[in-house]
Amino acid sequence: MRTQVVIIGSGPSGLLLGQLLTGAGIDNVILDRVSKDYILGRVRAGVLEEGTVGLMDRAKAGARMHAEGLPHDGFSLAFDGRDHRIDLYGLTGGKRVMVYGQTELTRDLMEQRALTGAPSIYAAANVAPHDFDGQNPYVTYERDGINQRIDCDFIAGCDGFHGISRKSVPEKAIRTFEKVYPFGWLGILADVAPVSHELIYANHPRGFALCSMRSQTRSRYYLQCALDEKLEDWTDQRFWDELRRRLPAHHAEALVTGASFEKSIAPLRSFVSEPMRFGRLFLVGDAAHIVPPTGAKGLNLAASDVHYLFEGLLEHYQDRSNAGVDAYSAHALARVWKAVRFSWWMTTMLHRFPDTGDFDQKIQEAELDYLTHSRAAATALAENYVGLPF
Ligand code: RFL
Ligand code: PHB
Repeated sequence: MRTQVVIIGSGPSGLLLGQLLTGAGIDNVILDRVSKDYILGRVRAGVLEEGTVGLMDRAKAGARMHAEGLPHDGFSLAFDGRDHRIDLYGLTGGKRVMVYGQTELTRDLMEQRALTGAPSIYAAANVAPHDFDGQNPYVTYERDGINQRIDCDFIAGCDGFHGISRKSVPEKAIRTFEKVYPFGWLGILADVAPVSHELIYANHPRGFALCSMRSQTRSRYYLQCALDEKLEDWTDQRFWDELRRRLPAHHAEALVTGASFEKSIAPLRSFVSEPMRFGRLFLVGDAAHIVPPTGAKGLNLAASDVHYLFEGLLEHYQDRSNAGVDAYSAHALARVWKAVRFSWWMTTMLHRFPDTGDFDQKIQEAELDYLTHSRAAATALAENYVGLPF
């Protein structure tokens, strides 16, 4: 088989890129090692920047997001028993974010792809990119015990942090930067009304907590937890009790509880690999970088990578210019590092670190106090949260 672009990975970055390419008449094939249902069973991001919303529209997959997503004009920082609203809309001159689950965004992109008839191959084993240093790259995989090969012009590695694309690059050609945090997030989903109509990021002596949502009737809550915490030790009752303790009293009283239907623990990590292009192989999204979820940036960074790569490929095929693909890595990384910085800063400001001394604790309190009393400081937070331009 031959195509123009092979996309490894059918997560948000692979699907979004595929949809944009198909819309521009550029042939592509998506390969994923797991099934569609498995991908749709993953619960992850919930907050979309306007740039991500715009790309969903451009991919002609935005209709349900606009109908069912919840535009948010602000969020709350809770500490010292009180709420401090960050007015995203007012501080950024009219920008907001959209609360819409990654699961739904992924479903919309998959459905749109099915309508276009563009090929996706799921349950593909041993996917491997080859010869991306030369002019004739190809990808091999195994399906139902039969070896397959797809020849192509370019390979987009959209296969997440544990994918094969980054691992296929010779070690000496890549540089990685990593910070692992000494805690994780325990998250649950429950069909109960959200405690507040906006998100609450809470700094508390017992640890960080986040109140988020998926709809008016479905809530997503997170608690900072130790890395060795076991899911089976967290009954719903224990989760709700702990969440109540970490929220200001008026929220704790308003909290509606119920049975959870998803519960998981995610470790927190910052990671960047440089560069993001190796000949005719491009790394996109989590394959190239990971951020802790505190800034809600992971999925949005995947989307901005897709934007830069799509524009580069469009230039290659339509204008016969490689300027865009040549600039991909530098353009994407400039935005990536700013989001890595913001996510690290939000994480540092809002969590309790096991080894925090009195000095660091006082600095954290001063930072929160500054943020809630200085319009300039709050504006810098808001500008990053709604997303830097791309
Ligand atoms: P994905 O979603 O990991 O998709 C990669 C796909 O590649 C496939 N794959 C392979 N296919 C073929 N061969 C191989 N060898 C393969 N290896 C892997 C996988 O099966 C999969 O289908 O990467 P992508 O597309 O780059 O998307 C990135 C986002 O998923 C991620 O950044 C976000 O979920 C991060 N994130 C958040 N981002 C936000 O922007 N806002 C948020 O509010 C937010 N909250 C979160 C988050 C991530 C979380 N977790 C669980 C890590 C909250 C959490 C708890
Ligand atoms: C979520 O709703 O899953 C969510 C929201 C905000 C974050 C992280 C996760 O910062």
